[in-house]
This record gives sequence, structure tokens and C-alpha cells, in this order.
Amino acid sequence: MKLQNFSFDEALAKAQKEYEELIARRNRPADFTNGVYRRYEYPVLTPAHTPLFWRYDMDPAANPFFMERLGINAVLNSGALYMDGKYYLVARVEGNDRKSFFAVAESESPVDGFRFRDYPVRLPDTCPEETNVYDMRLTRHEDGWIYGVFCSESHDDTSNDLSAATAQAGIVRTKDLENWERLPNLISKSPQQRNVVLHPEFVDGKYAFYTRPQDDFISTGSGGGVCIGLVEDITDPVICTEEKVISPRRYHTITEVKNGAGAVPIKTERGWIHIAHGVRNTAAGLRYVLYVFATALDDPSKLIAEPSGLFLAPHGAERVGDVSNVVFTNGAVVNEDNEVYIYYASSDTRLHVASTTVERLIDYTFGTPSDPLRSADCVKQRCDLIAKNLKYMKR
Ligand code: BGC
Ligand code: BMA
Repeated sequence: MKLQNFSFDEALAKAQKEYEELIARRNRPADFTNGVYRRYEYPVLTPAHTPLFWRYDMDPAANPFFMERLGINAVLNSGALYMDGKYYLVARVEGNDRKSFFAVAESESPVDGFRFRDYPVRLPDTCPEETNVYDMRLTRHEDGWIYGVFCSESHDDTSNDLSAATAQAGIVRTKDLENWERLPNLISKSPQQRNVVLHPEFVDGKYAFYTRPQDDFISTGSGGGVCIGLVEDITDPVICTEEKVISPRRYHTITEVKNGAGAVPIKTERGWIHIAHGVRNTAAGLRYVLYVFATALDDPSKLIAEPSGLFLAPHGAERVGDVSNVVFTNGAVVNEDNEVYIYYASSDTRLHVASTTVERLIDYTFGTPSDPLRSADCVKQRCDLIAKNLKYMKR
């Protein structure tokens, strides 16, 4: 077919050129820093970073107008690993059809150059009722496997409501991020689970999972917060201990409505540092922010530091997207220079990076006061800081 004023070859060449320019674009740290971390100017992954051959039909006879046939709507919440000098992201990729899947992107740099492998992760299809999968946490466990723990979502057929759903924690393991073995879904007392993370070390000789019990699909209800529970046999993953709350939800804080584990905790000399998310409700809907807490090295179920309030909140253009006013993380890495890279998505649409160091993260976690939980006490806390500071200020 001869098309007026349109050349398939030119359109393809233009798209390929733009794609390569995007992957080659260097990222720059943003000017502003609060001393805790630094954002970067560009997102590290967006729908435009997915290969053209995932989206377009490249056969001119079948696709004369060079149209996207299977578009990608969002690239977001990503598990992360730093391994053998390379940075790996297992991103949540959402098609225009609203279904998510996982795909590995890799780079020599933590902040740019991420390129997806040719094929997405072909997850073993072991649960016929499973409709959607998302938010994989990657844990390099001391047993030698890399585990991926993700949300497996199915329709709740006991309800007539078309949106009624059930969330479970799915588990896979791999050695190369290429071949994935699927294990049974995690079994706990809670009817639903989302935001489950596997701890990288054995605890009392058992696998330790951070869980987030919830009464139904959206509401955590009686679920008290981020918990820890132990599993004897990872191939038959049943939580055999009580799910103990380690980071509670609290009234009139950033965790009032929900919270959940985010990145696999970072082991430091002072404790395990967790970068998690907290959710509060507003007239404009749920607001998701990141916050930090730490647990003891000799007892990961013991909370030892809880810096006040949010760590990172949606900022500027991050505020707007498919689910606006959301930042979410499920992956952070530490390299041999003790630099920390936190991968976080904004508004369920694209993936960003913020960097800090282990030293700064420790200082933030253990040097920041906790939330006194009442306005009057917060004013007092701030006045104490002001009074101390005024002694140093020359005006
Ligand atoms: C979406 C998730 C979301 C969850 C709860 C799921 O259907 O895919 O992004 O976190 O619902 O709102
Ligand atoms: C959740 C998560 C994420 C998402 C967030 C905001 O419950 O599991 O997938 O980023 O909601 O929509």
C-alpha cells in the first residue's frame, strides 16, 4: 500500500533515533538537596524507555502507519539489585491494558543508561486465578538465591462487585534474573497481603518476611502496620510465628491509613534501615510518602529508631500522574563506595532515583528526633531547636 505523505521507514528511523538518544541521555543531580538525599533531574525509567519492539509492529505490511499496537502506560515501582558492578531494576511495567508485568533493566550506572532486556520476565503461570502482578522486591538472600516477592492479585469471586479483589504475596527465585522458579504464595493468618518483603538473612535459622496484614483489598482495617513473621521452609512458605508489628500505624501521622515495607532493609553498623511508605487520607484521595525506621541488628523485630514524619514526598512534576500525589519505593541499593540509590516511582507513572550515602542515612535515621504526636509537643520540639540554634546564629 502506498500511503500519502507517509514513509514507514522514516517514522521507524525517527523513533529509533529518539529512543537511542533517550537511553544515552546523561542524568544530572538536581541542585537542591535537603542534606539527606539528592534527587536527579530525569526519571530513570518511563514508558518511552521500553523497547520499540515491545510496542510497535515492525512489519510494514501489517502496520503501514507505524502505529503503537501494544502501548505501555507506565513504568513504576521497581525492585533493585547491585551485583557484580551492575545495577539491575525489575520494574513494574503496565500496558495500556492495565495489566502489569515485570521486566529487567540494567545499567553500569545507577542513575542513567538503563536498558530493558529483550523480553520481559516470563513468570511461571501457576495461579490460574491471578489477574495482575506488581511491585516486586528483590532480595539477595544468604541462602544463595535471589528472591522476588510481589503482589499477586485476583478477582474476589465471592463478591458481585467487579472491583472486589484479593492480594497475596507471590514468591519466585532466580540466580540470573532470567530463569525464575515460582514457589507457592505466602500463607499467613491475614486474609490478604501486599507489600511483603523478604529479609536478606536468616533470623533464628528461619526466613523472615516483612508483612502487612490487611482485612480487605484496600483497607488494612485491624492490620496494625508493618510486621515481621518467620517461615521455616521457603518451598512451603507458611508464617509459623505471630506476625509482630515492628512499625505501627499511628493516628494523625503519615501512616494513619496504611504503611508498608518498601525496599529490602539496608544493613548498617547501627541497625537495619528500612525505607517504607506511609499513607494518609485527604480530601483529594490517598497521599503516599516514604518514611524511614530502623530495627536492631541482633533482633530485626525490635524498633530502635523512628525519625519523625516523611522522608520523601511527591514534589513538583512528581505530584501528577495516573494516581497523583504518590511516591512509592520497593528498591534501593548500596554500592562498594557506600553510596545509596533509592528508586522511587511518582504518581504510579514513572521511576526516579535519589542518592545518599550510608553515613548520611545513618545520621538521618538516628539523629532525627521522633514525632511527639501532638501539635503542642511538636511546637515545643521545634522551639527547643530554635532556642539552641539562635545561640549559633549571627544576625
Ligand atoms: C493496583 C495497585 C494498587 C492497588 C491498591 C491494584 O489494583 O494495581 O497499584 O496499589 O490496586 O489500590
Ligand atoms: C499500592 C501499591 C502500589 C502503588 C500504590 C499507589 O497499594 O501496592 O502499587 O504505587 O498503591 O497507587
